Amino acid sequence: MSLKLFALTGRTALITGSSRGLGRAFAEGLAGAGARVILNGVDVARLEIAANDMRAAGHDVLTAAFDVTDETAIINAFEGFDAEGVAVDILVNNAGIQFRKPMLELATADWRRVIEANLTSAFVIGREAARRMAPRGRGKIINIGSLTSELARATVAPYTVAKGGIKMLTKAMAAEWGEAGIQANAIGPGYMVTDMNEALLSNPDFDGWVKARTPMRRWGLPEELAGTAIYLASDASNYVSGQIIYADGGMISVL
Ligand code: GCO
Repeated sequence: MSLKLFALTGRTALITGSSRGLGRAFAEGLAGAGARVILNGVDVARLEIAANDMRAAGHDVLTAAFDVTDETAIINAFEGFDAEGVAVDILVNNAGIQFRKPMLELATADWRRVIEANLTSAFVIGREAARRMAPRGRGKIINIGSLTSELARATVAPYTVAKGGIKMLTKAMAAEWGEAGIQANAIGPGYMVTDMNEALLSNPDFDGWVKARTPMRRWGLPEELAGTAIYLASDASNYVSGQIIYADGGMISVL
């Protein structure tokens, strides 16, 4: 019955940065709802291990190794999908990096590196995906934002700027591609237990701050984002576009 609205059977989802962390959890979640998933990363060995793990669990998994900051590699990957008859129905722009340094000490090259990896990548990959979704009249793009899409924190300026940009890129995609039948939305995770956050998790002061600041009094687990991703990837959200949904234990709603 209504659960069919959430089924992803027959759909193919490309999730960038999905050999581990949040991307892996998004891939597992979408595959669990029936999608064929394309895992992406730069480390081919790690990608194959993740793909084989998921295949052993019965999922339909392809891999596409490319660097999300390399436009030529991105275009080659999409041309490869075209050649193999693989149509990307769902794109999760998840890949990203963090670089923590006070702005007074931040080199311009590091600023650019973070913006390229977290924001420009989502534009380029989104454009390549949408160019192919538009003629089919259907597509779902899910960009991964952050609490820093709304709020700044000292030492992560370029990440904050990129994630604020992700929120507005999502609206720009919704504005331009809605008439082609594409919905673009974003997920804004709170503080999650991932490798990227290892330095924060192991810092007692930071850990205490996250727990005090989050109404649910704990960090989030990557798999707790899967439901929001399935919703935004599925027919259940067919008239939802341009939104950013915070899955953050309530953090962004309180002082
Ligand atoms: C940081 C973290 C971020 C946060 C995220 C919360 O350094 O601030 O690495 O990625 O986890 O911004 O939404």
